[in-house]
Amino acid sequence: MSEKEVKNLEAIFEARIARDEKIEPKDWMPEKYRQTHIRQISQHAHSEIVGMLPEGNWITRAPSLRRKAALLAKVQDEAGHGLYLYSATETLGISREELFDQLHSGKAKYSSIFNYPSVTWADIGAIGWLVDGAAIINQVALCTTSFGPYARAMVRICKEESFHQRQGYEIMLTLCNGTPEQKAMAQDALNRWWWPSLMMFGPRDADSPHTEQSMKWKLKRKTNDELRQQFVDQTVPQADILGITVPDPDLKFNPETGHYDFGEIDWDEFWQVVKGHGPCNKERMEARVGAWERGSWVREAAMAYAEKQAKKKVAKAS
Ligand code: FAQ
Repeated sequence: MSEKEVKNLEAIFEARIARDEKIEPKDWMPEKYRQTHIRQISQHAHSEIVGMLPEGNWITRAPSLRRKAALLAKVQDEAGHGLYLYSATETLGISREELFDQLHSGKAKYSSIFNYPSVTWADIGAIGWLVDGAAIINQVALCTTSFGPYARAMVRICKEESFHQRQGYEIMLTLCNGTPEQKAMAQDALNRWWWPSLMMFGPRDADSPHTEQSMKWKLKRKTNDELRQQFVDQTVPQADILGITVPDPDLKFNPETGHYDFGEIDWDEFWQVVKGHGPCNKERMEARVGAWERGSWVREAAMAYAEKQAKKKVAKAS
């Protein structure tokens, strides 16, 4: 293709983005747009899959049948979200095997939040309330993202995340209305999950290499800092209802801006976790790689069955 033809296609593409039209897999798109989407959507998929681990840890120890059923359903939903998102990524011309390989080799990232341990039952409440709460804020913005398959996956995922957030908040509410020990457990979980939840939104806009271009392409509809502020503004009043304290001495409502001012995030901790040195990075990767290896016989059996069926079809047709 000549340079002139590429320029022409780029102009058509930019005009479609400006008109808020969805870009579909078979449409022409700049290579960088394609690569950026593969990066973000696959990291999102990996996050959903690795994100099953901290909660999966509590399925066998949930305190009642009702809690167990809800947690089991939630964790299954995360698996489903991962699968939609892997499928959306595959429409961009990368195979599922390559995507898994990137995760298992440590080349691809997944959300920092899932490298923290879930040590008490209250952590399951805090994950639903804070982690799913943060995920929804990020994902509602992505429902209008420019790439069609990602936007459509987000609509369904957000509906399910909303149930997840409520089940977490209800656990917190029950603990906070329980014994002093239960309330202390809820406070302890908030203390440990608050700052990592703020980190989920990514680095400050000033330190985010991808935000500017992703906003131009309407992949991102809001910046990391905007979404983080929205999360703080929405979540602090919920902590007040629970009667527990957000672990930030600098947190204060600012009547002039109409937002909460909050303290500085420990960015060293964030980058340490992103680079693989968080409390559970090693454990999480071992769990994923182990599951992949243990599941090889299932993949092989499915392939053998598919080949047998295909041969039968050919034999029937001839
Ligand atoms: N953790 O320039 P930016 C969930 C990386 S799903 C690890 O700001 P971008 C559901 C970033 O990849 C949670 N790495 O990048 C659930 C980039 O590295 P790269 C996941 C992070 O992409 C709930 C570099 O830093 N959600 O929770 C993180 O424009 C409960 C520079 O950053 C999504 O993935 C981080 N927190 O913005 C499941 C949502 N932040 O690739 C189970 C979709 C940044 O250059 C239980 N993703 N990095 O090597 C997004 O919205 C964006 O990708 C951001 C990052 C906002 C995460």
